[in-house]
Amino acid sequence: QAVFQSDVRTLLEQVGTGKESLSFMKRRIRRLAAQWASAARRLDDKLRNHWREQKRILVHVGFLTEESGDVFSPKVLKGGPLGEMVQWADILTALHVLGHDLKISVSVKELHGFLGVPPGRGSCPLTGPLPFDLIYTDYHGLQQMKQHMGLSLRKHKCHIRVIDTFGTEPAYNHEEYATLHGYRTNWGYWNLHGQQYMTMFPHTPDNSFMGFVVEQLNETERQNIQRNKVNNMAVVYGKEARMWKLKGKERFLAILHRYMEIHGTVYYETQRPPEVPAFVKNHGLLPQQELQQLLRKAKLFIGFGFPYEGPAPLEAIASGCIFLQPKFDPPHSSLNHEFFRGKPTSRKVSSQHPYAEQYIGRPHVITVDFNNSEEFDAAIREIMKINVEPFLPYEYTCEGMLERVHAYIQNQDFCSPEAPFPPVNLSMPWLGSRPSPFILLPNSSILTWAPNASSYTPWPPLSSLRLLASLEDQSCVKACQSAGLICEPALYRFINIKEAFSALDFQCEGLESEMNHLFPAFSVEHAECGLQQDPLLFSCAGSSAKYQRLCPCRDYRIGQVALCSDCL
Ligand code: U2F
Repeated sequence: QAVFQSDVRTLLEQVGTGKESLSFMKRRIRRLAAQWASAARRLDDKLRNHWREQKRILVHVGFLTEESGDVFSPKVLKGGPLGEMVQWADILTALHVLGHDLKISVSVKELHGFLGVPPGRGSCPLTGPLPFDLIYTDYHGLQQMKQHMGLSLRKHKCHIRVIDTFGTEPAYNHEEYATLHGYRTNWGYWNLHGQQYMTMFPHTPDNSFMGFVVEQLNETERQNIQRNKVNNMAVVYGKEARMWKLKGKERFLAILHRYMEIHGTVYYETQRPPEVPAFVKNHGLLPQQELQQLLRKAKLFIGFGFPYEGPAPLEAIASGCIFLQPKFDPPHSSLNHEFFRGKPTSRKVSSQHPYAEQYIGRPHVITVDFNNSEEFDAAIREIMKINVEPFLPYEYTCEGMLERVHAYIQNQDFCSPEAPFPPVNLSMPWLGSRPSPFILLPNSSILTWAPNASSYTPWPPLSSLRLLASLEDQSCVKACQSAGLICEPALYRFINIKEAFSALDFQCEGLESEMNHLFPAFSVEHAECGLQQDPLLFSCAGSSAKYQRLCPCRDYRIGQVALCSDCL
């Protein structure tokens, strides 16, 4: 049984020393310890009767190992990416606070030790059972495990979770399919289950949303913020001078400067001339806590287009700032932008921070075309006029992250063989967009819904499933979204049956089964119905003008998109 533990001292000892990245993570763990502890108490109350199994968990942070080149650690104090460190610190804390038996490795040597792989060159299969129930790692770590575990990796891979900032779509993950259809990249093709990849934001439901946390304010802090806000103070998003170099920035910096005092937290070397305009009050790179103080005073946090999808805008919004950011038209993606090129996703990034744009929106987030000076000017004037409260989505609070990680650990299972579907005599009310009870079985008999009639216990539960058809050229991500739902790949196998087509009034002239990441789908031109042949290719992402896709949608909790209402 796992028991919540709020004392982080043993965790801090386990994290180790000797690198700036580790020190950054430890400072963060220490600073947020009290928030985690009270979140744990609240979740414990909420889950009172749940039995939580204690898991043996290995966390191997591949990108921080010397063997992967560790390019991030030397840049911690120089404006380099910190988002990944924020996330790993929070993952470690969540697993520790949930009370699991945790081991942490940041070198290949430690990895060997924990896995029981004898030291030496070349790959050496693990002979005994895997000494862990779960292994959290990243793409670098996965590569290292492949090198050192050899073939036994395949046997154990269902236990692995890959922390993958920007996400991996099924078409890129499936080795054979990716190779045949041009989706092969440097990262993908591990043939994992799509939901074994865990992202920083809920980018795509094909992956699991892991996230991170943002500090939450107490009542006194909220009141102080309201009192001390400086209406004409703007902070620019970007720790490196190159982030300020977006085309046309002089124009919109000049507009902004007409109305507001501009602050920055750009790293600089004392001997070199400042790289930001003279009217900018540059504080240099700040420790997280001091950045937060600055954000609590500022009215506006403004992004210039890079970095993409980082934690800072959520911290700003949680501190009562309005986040103003550029819209990308056309959207950026691996097909048209250097930063995303080679990443195993073709997701279209519609602004600097699509999560802020789509999940939070006005008045906290304003997304405009920065090339349009009038629109930009109007946005600044609007911001000067309105007052906003600090806002933090529940899924980015400590409690929200604990709740989600708990649910994944106790329910996601990629190791047990899946029972065949459909079983005989099971009613399938989710086939009804019309009111239940209703079911159409192959023998045309009508059965009523009997949730306990099967021994199948999928997660999310079948009660959350709603079958929808996408429009032509629409992905299941969008189709479910437009019905106020979310696509749920874990439920695809329940709609990958010919009855699903008739339930949606598609008349199949023919029925085929094929490896195609858009299937199950209905071909509009030929009235052909296509079933998915390989469950690894079930994918919410992807669309084609030729098909209307069959989509397994589900509901979600307000503020916790990863979980359906019956998911806890
Ligand atoms: C993102 O990485 P970044 O590190 O560039 O993301 P940011 O949102 O800028 O900030 C990460 C943290 O840095 C902190 C701040 C954030 O929690 O509190 N910080 C700070 O301590 N002092 C300062 O002066 C300014 C910020 C993203 F997260 C990565 O996944 C991507 O790889 C990267 C590139 O798109 O962008």
